[in-house]
Amino acid sequence: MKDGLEVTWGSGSPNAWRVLLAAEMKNIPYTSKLIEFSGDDIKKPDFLAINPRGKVPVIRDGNYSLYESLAIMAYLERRNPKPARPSSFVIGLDTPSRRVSIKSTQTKGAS
Ligand SMILES: N[C@@H](CCC(=O)N[C@@H](CS)C(=O)NCC(=O)O)C(=O)O
Repeated sequence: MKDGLEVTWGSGSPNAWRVLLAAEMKNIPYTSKLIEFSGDDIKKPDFLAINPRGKVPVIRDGNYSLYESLAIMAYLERRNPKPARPSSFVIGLDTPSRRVSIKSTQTKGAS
């Protein structure tokens, strides 16, 4: 199991940029893992075990993993409340109609 935050992203992915920007703005150190959409990285069983939808962004934080960019942003906000995110950064994230429920997937055999 790796310590610290790892962000898996793909070039040209605005959903992944959202997560990378949030980590940067909140000064959260992370390991960047760039995958190639042209390869089969996101269709491999170990990736699908983390995100069955086979999409980025995905994070790992120790043995915890999470997908869906808004859920990841909510997680990062709770993990590192300071500095607080700008209120305009994730408009509506905290409103009841957009409330994000965080479901975790346990990473099996993560190294
Ligand atoms: N609702 C998801 C959307 C994730 C998504 O669509 N990711 C795209 C890149 S922006 C992706 O991984 N596409 C690769 C594919 O579908 O093969 C989120 O916000 O994280």
